[in-house]
Amino acid sequence: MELSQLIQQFDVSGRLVTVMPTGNGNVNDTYLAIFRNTFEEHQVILQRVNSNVFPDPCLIMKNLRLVTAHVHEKLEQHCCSADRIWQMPKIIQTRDGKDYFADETGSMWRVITKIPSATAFDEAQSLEHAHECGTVLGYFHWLLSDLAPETIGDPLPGFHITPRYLSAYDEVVENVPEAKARLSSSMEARRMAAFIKKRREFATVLQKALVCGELKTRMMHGDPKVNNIMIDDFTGKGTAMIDLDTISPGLVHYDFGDAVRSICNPAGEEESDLRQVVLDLELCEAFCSGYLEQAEKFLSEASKFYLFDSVRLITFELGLRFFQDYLAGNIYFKTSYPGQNLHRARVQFKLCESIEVRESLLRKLFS
Ligand code: GN1
Ligand code: MG
Repeated sequence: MELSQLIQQFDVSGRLVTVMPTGNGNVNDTYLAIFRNTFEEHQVILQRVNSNVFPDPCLIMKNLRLVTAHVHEKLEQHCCSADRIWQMPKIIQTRDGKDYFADETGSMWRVITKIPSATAFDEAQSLEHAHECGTVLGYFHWLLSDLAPETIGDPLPGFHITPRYLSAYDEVVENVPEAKARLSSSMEARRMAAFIKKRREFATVLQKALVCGELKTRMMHGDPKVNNIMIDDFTGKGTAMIDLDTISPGLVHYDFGDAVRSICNPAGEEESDLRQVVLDLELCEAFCSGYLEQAEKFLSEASKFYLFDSVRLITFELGLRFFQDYLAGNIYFKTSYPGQNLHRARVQFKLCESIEVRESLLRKLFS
C-alpha cells in the first residue's frame, strides 16, 4: 500500500500535503506527514515498527498507551511548578479507533504526534546541549519512577543483557559459514574479535551487581541516544524524550551509559576518521551535571559506583551488536552501504578504548 493511502487510515484532519522520510533511526522506518486545511496545519509521525527487531509489535503499542497516559497526567499535575513545558508524543488512532494499522503484508504502522518546534541532533552541539540532554534523561527517569513496572511488558527480552550478545556472537561465528569467511578475510574483523575476547569477563559486571542486590530494577528508556532527545528550537532547553518503544523495567545505568556514549562522542556513530572518536570529558561533565541534579532524587550513593562500568559496558555492547550483525549479514540494523555495521563497530570500540583510558577521571566525575 502507498504511504499516502496508509496515512489516510489514521484520524488526522485536513488534506495530505506530503509524506516523506525523516530522522536517522537504525531500526524503524519513520516518515513525517503534513496535513493542511484553509486555516491550520498538522504534522504527524508515521512509523512502521520493525518486526525483525520487535517480536510483538502489539505489545509495543500497549506499553506506549500506558506510558503516555501515566506521563501526560504527571506532566499536567506538575506543569505549574516546572521550569519549562515538558512534552511527550501522543498516539493518533486509526479512523476505526485502533492504536495501529496492519497492512496487507502484516507490517504494523502507527502514527504519533510530532513535537513541534524542536530538534533532535545526531551529535552534541555544545556543552549547553549536553547539559540539557542530562536534564531531560534525569527528568524522564523521575517521570517513570512511579509507573508500576509489572504493568509494562518486556518489548525486547534480554535487550541490554550483555552476556546474551556474547552468546549470539559466538553462535554466529561458529554456525554461519559466511560469518567465518568475513572474519578470516579481514584483518580489521579479526582485530575486533580479539578486542571482544579481552573483555568477556567484564561483560557480566552489571548483571552480577543486579543479582547480588547492589543495583535495583527501575523503569528505563532503553535507547536514550542523543537523537532521541528533543531540544526546543526557541529556548535551547530540552523538552522531550522520543523513541519510546524500548521503555521497560531494567537498570537506569543502561540509560546513563548509553546517553554518555552517544552524547559525549562529538564525532557521532558514523564518523570515518577514527581519530575524531573520543569520549569528551567536558561534554561528559556537562551531561552529568544536568543528569545528577535530577537523579539525586532517586540514585543511591552505592549505585553511583557502577556509573563508570555502565558507560564502558554499553559502548562495548553496542560495538558487539554492530559487529555481530555485520558477521550475520546485516539482519538487525539498517545499512546504506556494505560494511557499514563493521564500521559502526569500529567507532564504538574506539570509543570504548577512549573510555577505558579515562577511567580514573570519569570515576571522579561520576562520584
Ligand atoms: C537503534 O532506533 P534507533 O536508531 O534509535 C537501537 C539502539 C542502538 C542505536 C544505535 C531497538 O536505535 O539500541 O543503541 O540504534 N535500537 C534498538 O544507533 O535496537
Ligand atoms: Mg531513534
